[in-house]
Amino acid sequence: MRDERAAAGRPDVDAEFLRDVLDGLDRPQKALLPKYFYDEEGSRLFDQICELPEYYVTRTELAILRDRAGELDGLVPDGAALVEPGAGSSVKVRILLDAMPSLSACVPLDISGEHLHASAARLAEDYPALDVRPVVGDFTTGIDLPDGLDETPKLLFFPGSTIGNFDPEEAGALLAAMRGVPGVVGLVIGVDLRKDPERLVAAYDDPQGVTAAFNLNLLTRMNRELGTDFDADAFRHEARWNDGDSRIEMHLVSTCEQVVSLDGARFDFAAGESIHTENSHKFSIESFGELAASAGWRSGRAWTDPERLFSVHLLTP
Ligand code: AVI
Repeated sequence: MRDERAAAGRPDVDAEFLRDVLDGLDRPQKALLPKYFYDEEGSRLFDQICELPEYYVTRTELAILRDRAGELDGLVPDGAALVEPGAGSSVKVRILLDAMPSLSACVPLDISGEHLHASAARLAEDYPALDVRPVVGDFTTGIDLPDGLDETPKLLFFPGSTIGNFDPEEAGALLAAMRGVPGVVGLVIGVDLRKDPERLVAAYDDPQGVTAAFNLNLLTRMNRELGTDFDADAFRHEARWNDGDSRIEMHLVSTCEQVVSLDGARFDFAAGESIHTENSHKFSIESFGELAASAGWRSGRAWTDPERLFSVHLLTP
């Protein structure tokens, strides 16, 4: 009940964010949800991560899409809509739009309204024949579509290996929710592959410190939006490979013993204790195929790059 009381007293506070943070900091392994990375500054830092030499994910996926998107033309009915949950800057979607000129609409969905509207406006300007219908929302709690598209066939696009940021059970539920979108004809999804852990850790702990700034920004965001009193200088970023769960974990590690308060609640940190802020699961083509099948999808094509760093899958219902 404490979250609702607190939110009631402070109408500017996002009650869900507050509840999630109170729950997460109260756990034996303190944890926060990675969706909260993406305020305006977090979205800007994420765009910077995508440009880093160590972060092979974006450029490898872009190369696969550029090579292979032409194969999608003809697989999707004319007049279909392209729906992109978690659209961010909508850069990759342009490759699909260019490859499938018969698409009639594009629906970017994102939690960060300002970022979304700016990139949707750019898309509408560059693709004047396309009906661009941005939706601000959290696709992890449901995929809301704009009115009037119920009957339109839909190709879903979920690039970036964002699916890897969910635990296997949540990922299965999200894939099942996508499978349940009315009129869905396919899903093009980017999936990062298992590889040398050293390479993975470097991708999530770059020497320029951009990923560290992205992780630490969560503390600044909580201070600003929820009134926590985190000292961001007393935490450091850490990326760990967890082989058993096949995932990179990001943590914010307390560099000293300290107490953080949030609306009357106090959270003790021992020196070295961490807040687990993100998982990024890595798959094989087969393990992802099994996950997709458990959610009712059939595997179609799976494309990779020559180094087999990343994969893009076309799934059909
Ligand atoms: C958005 N997501 C797929 C990124 C990833 O690779 O897991 C988020 C990220 N975290 C640190 N660097 C990038």
